[in-house]
Amino acid sequence: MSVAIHSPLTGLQQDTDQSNLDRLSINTIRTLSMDGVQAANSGHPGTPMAMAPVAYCLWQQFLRFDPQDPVWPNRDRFVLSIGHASMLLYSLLHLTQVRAVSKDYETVGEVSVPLDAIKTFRQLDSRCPGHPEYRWTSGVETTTGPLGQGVATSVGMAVARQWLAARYNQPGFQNLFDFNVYALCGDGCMMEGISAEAASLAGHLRLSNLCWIYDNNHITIEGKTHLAFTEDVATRFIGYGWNVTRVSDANDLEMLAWAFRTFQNCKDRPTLIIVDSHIGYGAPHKQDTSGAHGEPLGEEEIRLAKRNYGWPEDAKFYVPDGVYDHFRQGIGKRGKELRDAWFAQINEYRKQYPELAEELFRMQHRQLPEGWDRGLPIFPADSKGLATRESSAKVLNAAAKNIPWLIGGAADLAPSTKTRLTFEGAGDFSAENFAGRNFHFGIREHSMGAILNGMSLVKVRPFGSGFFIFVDYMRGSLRLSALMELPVIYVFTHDSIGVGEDGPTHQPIEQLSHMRSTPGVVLIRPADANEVTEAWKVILQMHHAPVVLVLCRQAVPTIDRTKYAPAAGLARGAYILADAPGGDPEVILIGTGSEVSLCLDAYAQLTKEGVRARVVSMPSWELFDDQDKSYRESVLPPGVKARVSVEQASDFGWTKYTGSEGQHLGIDTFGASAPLKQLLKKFGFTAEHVVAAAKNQITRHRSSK
Ligand SMILES: Cc1ncc(C[n+]2csc(CCOP(=O)(O)OP(=O)(O)O)c2C)c(N)n1
Ligand SMILES: [Mg+2]
Repeated sequence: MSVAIHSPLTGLQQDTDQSNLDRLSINTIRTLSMDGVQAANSGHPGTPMAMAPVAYCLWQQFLRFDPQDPVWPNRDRFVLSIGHASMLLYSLLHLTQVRAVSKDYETVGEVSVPLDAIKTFRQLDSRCPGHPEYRWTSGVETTTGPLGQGVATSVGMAVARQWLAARYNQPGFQNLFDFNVYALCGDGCMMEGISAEAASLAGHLRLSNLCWIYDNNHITIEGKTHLAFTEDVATRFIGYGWNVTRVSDANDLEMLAWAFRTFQNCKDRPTLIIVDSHIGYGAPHKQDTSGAHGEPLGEEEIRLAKRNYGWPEDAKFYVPDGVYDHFRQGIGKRGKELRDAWFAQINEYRKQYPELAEELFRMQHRQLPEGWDRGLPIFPADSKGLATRESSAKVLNAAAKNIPWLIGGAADLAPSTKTRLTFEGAGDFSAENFAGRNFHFGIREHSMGAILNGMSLVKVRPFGSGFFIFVDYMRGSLRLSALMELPVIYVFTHDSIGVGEDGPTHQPIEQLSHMRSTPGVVLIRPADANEVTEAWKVILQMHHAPVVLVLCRQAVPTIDRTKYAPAAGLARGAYILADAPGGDPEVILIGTGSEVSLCLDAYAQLTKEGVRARVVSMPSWELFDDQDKSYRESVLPPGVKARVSVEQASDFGWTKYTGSEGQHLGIDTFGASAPLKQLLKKFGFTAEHVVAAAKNQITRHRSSK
């Protein structure tokens, strides 16, 4: 097949200075992308080739982004939701000479993506990994690759901007926060359910600062989209309440500019721009085929494509004279002026609104306000006690009063998860009130996770809640929270068979082990109300890790801390709650969450019988693993081999703490539907059973000595 090239962006057009520079710049993006993929012998050239004019038009003419300071808070965000087209973004970051930023978010002199990084695309330690990674390559606003995540994350960014604007834009400073969020997506993003959840919410919230650009190329990996995707995307988005517009040729810069202006002029809805494009544009044998999607074009095809572009056929990684300067005069100049004006404005703002300015400074640096832990509750001992979701409600509300940018909500479960901020003025976030602090994500767990990521990327402190079982629905987003090292707070309740009658569909079993095996996630399952307070103290001071707070539905005793160790031990992940008189236990009972009080009951019985037992409360494996060896061994002395873990979940992984000869009281089925008392008996979560297991362990290890 050969392809007729008739676009004004190829070498055949009539040149004016401007159109010549447009053409050179676009073709530089294309050829850098092709060459990068070819050198790596792996990657996705076709979409960068097709979408180069779209990205170019947006960046060069519209994006309010300063390459010299890619973390300026009011910059427009650009999200490459089609993460496989990463070379498109790397080419832009290179050509606009975006500067690198340190881990502390200070701009350093060097270029984020030098040409050498493009030449080492996809190689170990290159700043150009296979898919864009936040915190690794400056200028990448969010990690993308799992399709649909980027667009859903962009909704969180747009939401956070609306919230910031509602709180911090003040008379005389109406534009302090007015950034737009652009996301480039493809057929894959459109097919993934997460984009439907996110688009539905964005339409509902009328996020007019949000623009998705859909690369409608009719191609995915397996071939033409009509194999699996024939829905009418435009109608679908109109149904969501979006402003939908179309550009029928991805090479038509005028129409693209018109579409971006249409977005900017639309003040009451998000905008979807559907762009018809040709994957692998200009490659004579691969254009419009899935062959252009995910493999190098091959040397010969590259040569022919370059010929079509009017490019020197043998030049590699070639940036023609004038291209860098052209970007400097466009996005570079505009971005710098806007950025400098913003900083001048914020200096003035600091004089007139010092408190708000101080909040912004702390938020942007992920610091807490002075007095953030003021009034956090201490709970009196109480054998009847309360559910940890109830105590968490009290702690969260006390903390949120002190931390204005601690905002969040639930996936339609706030009455159950108890995460509602109930104090005066907290309000509900809605299209009518962007200042509200209670978010209604709707029954959309997966996109809630991505939206929380987007909010966190803008630096507010978001929390989201749901039933623990439904963490499965948002695992894709939660994994990205961890990968991006975002301090998103996940509050999950109904954490075990403790949910009783709801039965196996609602009883988490393997979820704890899933979360514990996800790198970077800190999971905390507190035992009682005071551990909940301590847990929130730890969580709020986190900078770079998502936390999964796992809470129970049913009441648990509030442990008598005059009799047992203080709850502050939670910060070390595990601590000795009760010990054999004088130490030196024969057996260690290790419990988490609601099972800790069961361990204490067993401990009382064992002590009465003269058995020397220790109870370790272990709310967080990750925090415990972070402690030094001497602390860990003081809690779990290597000499004491008789150990029992007690947790109403899969016992996967517990040998790490009990040793291979230890015993685990866990659950290896999906649970059952019944009143809790019956379930506890059926699954063996009774003090008698724990006592029997402890004695078994002692006998076993005595005889093996
Ligand atoms: C959630 C998810 N599933 C599958 C993939 C693997 N994958 C990468 S690209 C792709 C096809 C995407 O098609 P489209 O979005 O139309 O991109 P184009 O081929 O047009 O560049 C698939 C299935 C992925 N990255 N993420
Ligand atoms: Mg496609």
